[in-house]
Amino acid sequence: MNYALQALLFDVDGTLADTERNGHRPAFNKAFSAAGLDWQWSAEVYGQLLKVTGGSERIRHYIQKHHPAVEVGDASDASIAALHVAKNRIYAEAVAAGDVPLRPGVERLLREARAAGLRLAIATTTSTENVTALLEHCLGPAAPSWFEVIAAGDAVPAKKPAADVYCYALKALCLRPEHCLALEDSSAGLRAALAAGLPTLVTMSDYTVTDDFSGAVVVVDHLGEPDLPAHVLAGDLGGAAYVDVAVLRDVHARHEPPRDPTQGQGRAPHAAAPC
Ligand code: XBP
Ligand code: MG
Repeated sequence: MNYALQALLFDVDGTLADTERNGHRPAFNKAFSAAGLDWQWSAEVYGQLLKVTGGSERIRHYIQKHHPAVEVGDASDASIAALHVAKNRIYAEAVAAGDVPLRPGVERLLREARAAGLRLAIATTTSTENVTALLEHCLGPAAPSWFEVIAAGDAVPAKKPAADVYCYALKALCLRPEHCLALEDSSAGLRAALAAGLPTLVTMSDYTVTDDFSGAVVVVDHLGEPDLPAHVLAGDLGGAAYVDVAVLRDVHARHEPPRDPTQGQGRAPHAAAPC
């Protein structure tokens, strides 16, 4: 069977940009202050809170764990939603101010992929609004249209590490996972992509260096540039110094696709049932 690479599915937070460090964490803290709360998430605390995907879910988890005595009304869905809305407004201002640049190699790879005819998609836990703001600011007003589908966390029942958002994107693309490659930065994101049957390259971020990336086809510290080599933590780039389309095609071709269970061999260890 021909498993030629046809599409790239990008995570956003941590993968396209260091949004957690430069955008979300400061925005959560400013939203707490603006609401008169003395909650402040240090970089260390935030690293632990990132195990909970989704901003509202993260606030709820924090209240339950660190402020269990908070009055029920103050921890209501409406109060958490209001804090989350305020956080995202502040996040959008940070993006517009240029505080959240793309990571090395991201713009180059996106432009190369488009020129090479690869199809592009987004599969993220955050909202469509946050993704659009980042793409428009960093790549120009037309950039959201580069992606055939922007699959966002609020469009699916379960956020990463559930496979839902990747399944949603694959369905919109009408592609089998074997024809795609996911790019992720976190263990939760990797598990979501693998659960959807997607071979996955990890470009780890500040907050995910200690994550478990078993099952990734390649792990790099960033995508790299001609003058900024990527460091390979697992797998290999075939000797290349940075990730480009030729490297992705090669990595994808060398990846062992999941075996057809009807052939009696079972599936590859990290390939769950496709969507
Ligand atoms: C990203 C997240 C998000 C962001 C904040 O995970 O977990 O919650 O931290 O976004 P991933 P919202 O990169 O795996 O998609 O506040 O909009 O949820
Ligand atoms: Mg991420």
